[in-house]
Amino acid sequence: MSKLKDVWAAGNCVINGWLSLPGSHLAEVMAHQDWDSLTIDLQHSSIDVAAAVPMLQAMAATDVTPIVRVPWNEPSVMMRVLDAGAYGIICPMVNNREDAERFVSACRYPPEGIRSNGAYRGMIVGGADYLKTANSEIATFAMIETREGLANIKEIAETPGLDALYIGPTDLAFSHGHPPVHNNFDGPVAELIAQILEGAHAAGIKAGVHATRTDYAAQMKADGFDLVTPTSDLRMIQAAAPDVFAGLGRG
Ligand code: 3PY
Ligand code: MG
Repeated sequence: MSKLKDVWAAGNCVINGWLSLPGSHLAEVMAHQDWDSLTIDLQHSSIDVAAAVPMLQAMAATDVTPIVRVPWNEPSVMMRVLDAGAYGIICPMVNNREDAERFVSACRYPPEGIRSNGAYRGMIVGGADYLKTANSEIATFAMIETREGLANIKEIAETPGLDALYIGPTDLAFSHGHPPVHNNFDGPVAELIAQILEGAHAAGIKAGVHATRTDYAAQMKADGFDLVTPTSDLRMIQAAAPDVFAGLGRG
């Protein structure tokens, strides 16, 4: 079983890292930290499928579960990163049942879905039984991050083969007319986030949430989320740099 699914099977919360920057060396350094899973972001970064492959290779030296957030609900990109060895897909902007079915179907081999055969790296990292285990091992996360997605949460969450909902708090806030900020400890966006957590669990699936602060991620973990993303490679660099300059008398 993947580390991510092991953590879930034990009833615990997955600590997911986020890779916004390209490069196999960076992915290797991140993979050697204590993350349960690491997500390569192809939506809001300069990383494309070709750049993601050496990152997946670097991560394969550890037991971290490799996830990819794809740029959009586009089956060909999902199939390419799965073939390259991703064990989870986060799909942005899933707004209704049709979106959810299109997404999940791209990630599942027949008869459950329409994924095409050709896992050139999946077969290497997954081993001889990859084709038999892929459908149950690969985790599918539908992002709920719009007013429409929240309105259709029940139909989305009950989509067969969907493992989890993943919250994009800034787009969710945007689409409800609020400032697009992360780490909503309280206020109207916090209430929307609580509704999504409840909607996932009511359907018997997992819930994950994006954050940029450890204290907020810890609060979400305590509130019952099954996966939290507390920070990213980019934000860790940005967060650490000011102390360096302050220590040298600047700022
Ligand atoms: C959002 O906040 O909308 C996200 O997609 C987080 O990456
Ligand atoms: Mg988003």
